[in-house]
Amino acid sequence: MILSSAAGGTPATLARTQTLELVRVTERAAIAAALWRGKGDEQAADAAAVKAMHDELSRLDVAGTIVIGEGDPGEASMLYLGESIGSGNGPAVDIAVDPLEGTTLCAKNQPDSISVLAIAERGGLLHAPDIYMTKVAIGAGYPSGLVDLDQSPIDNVRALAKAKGVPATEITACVLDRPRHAALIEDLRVAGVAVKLISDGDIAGIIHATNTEESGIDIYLGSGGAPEGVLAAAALRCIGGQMQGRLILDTPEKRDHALRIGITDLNRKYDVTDMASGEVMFAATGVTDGSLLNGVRVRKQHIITSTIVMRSWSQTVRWITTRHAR
Ligand code: VTB
Repeated sequence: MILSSAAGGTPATLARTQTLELVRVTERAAIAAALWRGKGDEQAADAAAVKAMHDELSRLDVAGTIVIGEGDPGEASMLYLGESIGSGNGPAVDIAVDPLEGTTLCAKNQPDSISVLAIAERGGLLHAPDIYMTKVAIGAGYPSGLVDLDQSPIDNVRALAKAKGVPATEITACVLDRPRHAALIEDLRVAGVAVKLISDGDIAGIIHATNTEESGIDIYLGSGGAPEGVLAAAALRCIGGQMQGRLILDTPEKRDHALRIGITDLNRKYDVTDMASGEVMFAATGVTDGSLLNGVRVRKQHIITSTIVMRSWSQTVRWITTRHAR
């Protein structure tokens, strides 16, 4: 029985058949967004993905609550925080969505925009506010705590290099290309570390850090969206790897908001299971061609999608290519 170690012997609450249902949701959102690739209209691309994901999620046999979504009820009409969604016939779940991760990438038809969804048993996903989070992530197979946000990024790189038995100059770090990361990038380069800069899409960046052989990326460093951090943690629950995140609460407003939504330790370091616990499923479909997934292919008679879907219970990872009739 190959499921034993990851399953921990407990039966699954989320039906395994739901794996394919999740694929339908991200596929539909990706196709809707793909019609806006390269049109320079981020909002239209995002709105199309949101509507499509909302429609398909409404049919999912779960009693779902959106915990990572498009914003507060006043800010978004669909997929807002706290929205109940699903047919109601099925398990109580938390749902985290990013219908179009990388709206700019989609609008510019650049690589790596994806449609993303994670579900977990009720209470399983951190209700992260839409602020920045400092992140560090590496792959599986290292002693726990090898990298830590209380160490400097360079010390994390050195610890990883030592564990790998290579010099720091053989480490590749993935970092979002942002002015706020100028000092980090400079420090990494001074230490001889190769820096892979990405313009958006740190969920994919973190997943790549866990799949070094394929991606060439050893570590993810820097700050990005906290919601994206939770989605990445959901993926890591299924594929393994270490990650830590810490909310950047740099204004009184953000601290007040965090306290209001029940975050008491404002300096807390969240590891993977603090952000995504219990049984978790994660799905992502490519919108534009990328290093993680192919984008949507629109043909005369068919549309082809490419999706990755994973379950924490069995640690299965499936790559699903689907041909949709037009
Ligand atoms: C990242 C990235 C996203 O936001 O989380 C980033 O993964 C963080 O915010 O694709 P800034 O763009 O302000 O740095 C995105 O780029 C867009 O949601």
